[in-house]
Amino acid sequence: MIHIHNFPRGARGVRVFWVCEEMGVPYQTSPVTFPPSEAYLALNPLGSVPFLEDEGVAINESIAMMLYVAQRYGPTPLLPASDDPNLAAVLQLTVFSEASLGGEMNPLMMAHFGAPEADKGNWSVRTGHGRMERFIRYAADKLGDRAFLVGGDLTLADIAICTGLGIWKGALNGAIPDNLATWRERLAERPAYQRAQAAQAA
Ligand SMILES: N[C@@H](CCC(=O)N[C@@H](CS)C(=O)NCC(=O)O)C(=O)O
Repeated sequence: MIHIHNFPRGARGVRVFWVCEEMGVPYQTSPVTFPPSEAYLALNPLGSVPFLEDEGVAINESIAMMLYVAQRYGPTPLLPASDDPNLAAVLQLTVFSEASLGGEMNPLMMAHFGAPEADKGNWSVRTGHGRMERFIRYAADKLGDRAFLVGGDLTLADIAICTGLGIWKGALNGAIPDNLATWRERLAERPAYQRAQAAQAA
């Protein structure tokens, strides 16, 4: 069975739980401490979360986990088929959620929680916030007034960006445009999302 290690409140792990819940794929979870134990480092040398194991498979990138679960246990409407015109947009926005949004947020979180007071608003931090604003505007424009980011149904892109924005709001108190905020509220009503949130705390 899929086994996902995560911080008790790790938003990137919720991405993967949520995909499993939408697809009805069973999984088990284990909490990871910070700093990580030697036993955890032996499994995942990066010491990061989330971390997925599944019958000899080991993955420590959350987007790779989402793509793996969708392909290994699919097909699923969360990931359009290779001949579907929506595939490219789903892949673009799913990868964007971590390569751009998540990658920019990690140094901002480190500065916010760990930097000396004089460095908390330094040039890199100010530049990072400017880039985040551009990234979030891009996501808001992609959504427009539609119910989902791509096509007419939930995809990996919605799950990846919704959880990424959870880090932005929850850890960095960042602002979220109205259309994205309303979309997040609607996604949070999904039973699969609620089960994923509950699994996070388990
Ligand atoms: N790109 C990675 C980022 C993983 C990441 O930075 N995770 C954070 C928590 S959400 C973490 O483990 N931070 C502690 C560390 O890297 O030591 C992914 O998407 O899984």
